[in-house]
Amino acid sequence: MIELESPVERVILVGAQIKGPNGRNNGNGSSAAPAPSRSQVMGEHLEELERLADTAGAVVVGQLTQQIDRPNPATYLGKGKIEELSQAIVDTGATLVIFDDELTPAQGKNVEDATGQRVMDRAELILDIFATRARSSEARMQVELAQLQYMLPRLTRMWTHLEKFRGGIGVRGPGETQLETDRRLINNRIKLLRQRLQDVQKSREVQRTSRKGEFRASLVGYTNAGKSSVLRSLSGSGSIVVEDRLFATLDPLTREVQLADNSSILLTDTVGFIRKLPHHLVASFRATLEEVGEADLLLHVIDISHPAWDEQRTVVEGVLGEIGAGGKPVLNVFNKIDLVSEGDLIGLESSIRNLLPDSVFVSAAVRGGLDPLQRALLSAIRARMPITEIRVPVTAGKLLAEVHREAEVIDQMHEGDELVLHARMNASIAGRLRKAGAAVGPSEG
Ligand SMILES: Nc1nc2c(ncn2[C@@H]2O[C@H](COP(=O)(O)OP(=O)(O)OP(=O)(O)O)[C@@H](O)[C@H]2O)c(=O)[nH]1
Ligand SMILES: [Mg+2]
Repeated sequence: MIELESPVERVILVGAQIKGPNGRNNGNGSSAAPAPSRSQVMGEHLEELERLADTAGAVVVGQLTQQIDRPNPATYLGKGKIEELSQAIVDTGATLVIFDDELTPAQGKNVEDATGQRVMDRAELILDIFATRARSSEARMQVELAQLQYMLPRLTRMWTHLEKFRGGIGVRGPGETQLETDRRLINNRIKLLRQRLQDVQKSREVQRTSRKGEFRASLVGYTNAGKSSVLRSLSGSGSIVVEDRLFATLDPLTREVQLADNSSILLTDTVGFIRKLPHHLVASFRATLEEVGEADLLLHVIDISHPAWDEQRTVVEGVLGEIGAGGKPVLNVFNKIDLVSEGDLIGLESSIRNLLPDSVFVSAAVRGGLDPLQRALLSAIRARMPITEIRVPVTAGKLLAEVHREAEVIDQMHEGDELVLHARMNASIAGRLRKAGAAVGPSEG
């Protein structure tokens, strides 16, 4: 039998933190949690990198950390550390080195040359995970586009990998011509993918306009915070994937959620964010994330049981800014309160409410645990879509049908030859109905 499965990679993780008063753990200033020490931060970052490596199917056999003033332009780490890394590779039989920070193409190549093993950075690892998890054709195209863009400046190094695989006498490097050909092919492919993604986007825009008039909210947040769990629980849709792993969700998914009081909203689940998200990936997922930009309200789901929840919150806010959704109304949904002790929760709640008044504290895992979120959603709808009174002649069937289609009718009754309805609707629909001949006015009720 021939073993076809690829061997499990044995990985050494490298974290090098930049020294200085704030290091790279530089938040946006507003913090509701006590600032963690620098070594705590580095430990937490490497723990996350280990989860990422695990998700990608690798086994971590060692870790190396260093505090540096600034990255060495040639090898990122200093000379001594590189030697230490080479030794660790020999000692552990590692086949791959993963840096927590982004390496320039030259740094990657130089470290590979010095250590004799393949080197990746966090960005490449995340791209790899996305590539293996993407299911829909759109997500696949987006990931491929990001991968190609990442690869383009690193082609020389990629070719060295191939060469090492083939090995043997007489196998020479591809030479400049081959590299040029590859570059051209990749650029063509990038152009094609962009074109196709644009087409997909257009057809989605059509779908979207047909849903106008309904209140729309988007779940955003750090990966594994519980976004899909919230959607699953609120919509009662058991088919939604919930997993204790990073990046369980890549494609946006929208479900109708019924709230009390006859109202409903459209709730969209989106891809999770993570610190140091490769910017190519953010750029190519921008189309998918447009759902976020179109939402009336963002539900920022935060895992309050995670030691680094405050940093995660800052990361998410940063990415939201990057995709142009920074100014959207946000409700902070602090999730997983069932995992925090009651005593801790009381203190946390009050300090968080001081800083972020628009916050609810919930658990998607406990029956009734999302009630505070439901209530907050109801009042958000009420604020944006007040109850309005509409008067329509009983004979105006077409107009009546429109009222029922566009607005959320709460009650209706006859008054002479008029029908009086009470309904929730936003201002633009009220205007449309008025134009069509209905008498629309504020409701006393
Ligand atoms: N104890 C507890 N676990 C929760 C809660 N909410 C979610 N989880 C668990 O947290 C893990 C991640 O939940 P998901 O809903 O998949 O998280 P997500 O934000 O959609 O994650 P990605 O799609 O990977 O970005 C799962 O194992 C859930 O069962 C909660 O309120 N309490
Ligand atoms: Mg999910």
